[in-house]
Amino acid sequence: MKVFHSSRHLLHFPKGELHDGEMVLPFERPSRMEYVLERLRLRGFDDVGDPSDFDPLAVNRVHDAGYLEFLETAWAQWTAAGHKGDIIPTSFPVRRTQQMRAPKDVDGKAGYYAAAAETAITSGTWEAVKSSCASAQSAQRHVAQGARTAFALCRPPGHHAGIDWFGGYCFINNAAVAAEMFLQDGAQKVAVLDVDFHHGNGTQDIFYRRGDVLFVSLHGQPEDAFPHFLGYADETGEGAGEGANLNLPMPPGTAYPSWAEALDIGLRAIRDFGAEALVISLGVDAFKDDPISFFKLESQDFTDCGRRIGKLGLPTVFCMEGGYAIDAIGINTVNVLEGFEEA
Ligand code: SP5
Ligand code: ZN
Repeated sequence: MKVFHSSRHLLHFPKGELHDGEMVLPFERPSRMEYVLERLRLRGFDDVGDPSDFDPLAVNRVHDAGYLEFLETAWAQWTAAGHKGDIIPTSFPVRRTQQMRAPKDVDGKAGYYAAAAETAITSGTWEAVKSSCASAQSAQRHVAQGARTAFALCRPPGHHAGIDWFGGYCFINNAAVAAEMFLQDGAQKVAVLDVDFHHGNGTQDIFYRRGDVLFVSLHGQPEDAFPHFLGYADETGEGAGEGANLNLPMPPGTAYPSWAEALDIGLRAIRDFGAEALVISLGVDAFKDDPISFFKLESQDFTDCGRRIGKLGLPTVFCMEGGYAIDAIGINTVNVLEGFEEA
């Protein structure tokens, strides 16, 4: 299996994350990648290469133009304004008001485009974000050209990035971009399966009113878990997208037997939908020791998960998302890939 990864992710390393009222070392930190790369090497995945250049085309189709411009220019504006620290949003457009507008001021813009305040923007964030997306794009191209699968080792992750918002450590929705590219290549129907512990609210946002992409997410129920405000089972899509959004929320303490049942429901929906290609938002934070999550998956469960996904027999792009139990992130991630290859 070919792996795409760029060391340019190192350019994104916020100094802190606002967590439980304190600034802590970000859970989503650069060293996560080292553990995955080391495990890939150990298990014989030695075809690891840099992606081709970032291609804005499909990105412009899934994200808002003003939002992308903000990501690209925010750091320059922030430093020009004389601000010293990382960009951390502090004021937000709230619900149930008139339509609100993006201001000129960069502090205001950061809040306007933010879904959460734990995610900071730093000097190298935009470069890292483009390199992360480029890996997803190269993986998609590899599969579109006939490979059964490819793994995009993306950092920063993407599935919390909506049409015009960042947060949850995400800026560009890599999985959505890959799905969009399959459609551009001629697929009529594509599925995105999100197995990250957190609901893929950004991916849901992007495809909610579209019938050409089925979005399926297994996650900690929004009553108890980030991203808090979306991810309920009755969110089934709108308009042309009605029926093309499947949320499978689960309560604290969920272990593999019930999680796997939900997975099978999701896989059946993907088969029934008639997807011609599959994108996996591959977070491994459903792991029992994850510091910010509440499921109870064991490392070997990830192998079984990969096997079940592989049995679908679809051309499949894996995009790395979350996973914060750092010493196990490599094992759990590569287990999914090995299970997939076995099937
Ligand atoms: C890609 C991804 O996995 N993003 C996750 C972002 C989560 N950010 C906020 C987490 C808040 C966690 N609060 C749980 C406290 C447990 N003590
Ligand atoms: Zn997650």
